[in-house]
Amino acid sequence: MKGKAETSSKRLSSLDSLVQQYKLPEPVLVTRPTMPSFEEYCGRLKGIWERRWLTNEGELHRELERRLAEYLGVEHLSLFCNGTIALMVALQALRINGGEVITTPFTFPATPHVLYWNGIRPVFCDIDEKTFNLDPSRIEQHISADTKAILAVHVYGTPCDVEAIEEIAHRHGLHVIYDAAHAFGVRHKGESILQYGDLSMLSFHATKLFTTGEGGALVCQSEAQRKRINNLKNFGIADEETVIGPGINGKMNELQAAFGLLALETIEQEIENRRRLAGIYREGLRDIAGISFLEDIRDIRSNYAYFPIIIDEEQFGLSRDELHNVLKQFNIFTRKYFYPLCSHFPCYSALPSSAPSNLPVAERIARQILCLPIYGTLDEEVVQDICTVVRKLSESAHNL
Ligand code: T4K
Repeated sequence: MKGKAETSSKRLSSLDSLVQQYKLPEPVLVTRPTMPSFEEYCGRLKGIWERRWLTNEGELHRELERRLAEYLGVEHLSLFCNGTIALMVALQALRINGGEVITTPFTFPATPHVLYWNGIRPVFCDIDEKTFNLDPSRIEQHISADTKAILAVHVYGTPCDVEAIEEIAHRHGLHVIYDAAHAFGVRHKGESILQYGDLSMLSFHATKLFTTGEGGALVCQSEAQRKRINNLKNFGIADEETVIGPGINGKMNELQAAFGLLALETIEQEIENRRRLAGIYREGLRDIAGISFLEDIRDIRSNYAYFPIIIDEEQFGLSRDELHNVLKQFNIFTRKYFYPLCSHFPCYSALPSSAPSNLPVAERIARQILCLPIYGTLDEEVVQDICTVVRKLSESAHNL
């Protein structure tokens, strides 16, 4: 007992001295949006004021749709008020409103929630331990007579194994939808990752690489599909006197589009800044035992939307939860994206596919993952300081 109390008080005093030495002067949050020039935004607002056109496919909305399609290298794109409604509409556009859809538990709650809101039962499938995305070798065992589609997520912007997923879907006659909330600007063999599957959803939330405050988009494969999506996001209204189906309000407004047009001008710089910061993290963390992270992948143009690390408690000396909590004392605010797994939420935990024995990799990764701060305006020195703090914490944990 005495030994334990001594270790614990030694731990506290060594932590105190580390905090005194290495605490960052200002809080560093996991992400911050890069804001466009205030004056330029006001200039865009002036036009909106003059036109008195606020929403319903305004001029800026049309311009942003065109420019985004061009930048992303896709042909058919429809803007939305947010990514969640876009994903809701994606399922409606494919007429999937019942049965089962195979998806990942290692994602933001929006992914399974849109299935629930469309009357669909999520079937959780385990993930790959290297990419954290759906493991294609585990998908087929979940396919039943009720399966309608695969809803895969490019987690942290790392592409899913799109070719394997396509092959499985093709063989079983299933739709494929990608939650590409994290995958803005990601390219696979030089082509947009958004070209795979029937539909891909993007999120433009304030925490995303490209943002309109709230916002999102669907990328689809034909103009006919885009027309259907546009109709569904506008209450199903075809003209003044015709409603052709039970649509919803999923429209983006002009103020969001104005923000997006300016954000798009600096997006390449944003990605480049993050690429540099990711490089500093990798260099600073590489030889710390018990820490691992994603590396660049051949043939993939990454967007560095997140910088997740995996913590092996035994080797590192602290658990993920201990590190997450202790870092707050140093003014470093990390996030446990995505813990807990969606399969643990009370609304899904009774599903047979939510059994931890079905999801061993996802269960482990969710316990070990931690997203470190990364955003375009973060100082390189701050990233170096974060690496130093992580290293010192590991050293001090091992010296006790
Ligand atoms: N699918 C996936 C895989 C997703 O990750 C998401 C969203 C969606 C679907 C749904 O798309 P949307 O319907 O949202 O378009 C945030 C976001 O709210 C959420 O959009 C995002 N994923 C998720 C990964 O992160 P929280 O609960 O972590 O947000 P919050 O408010 O705690 O913000 C995190 C940090 O961001 C703060 O510490 C500071 C910074 N921040 C946040 C906001 C809102 C700012 O600096 N400024 C801001 O305005 O969920």
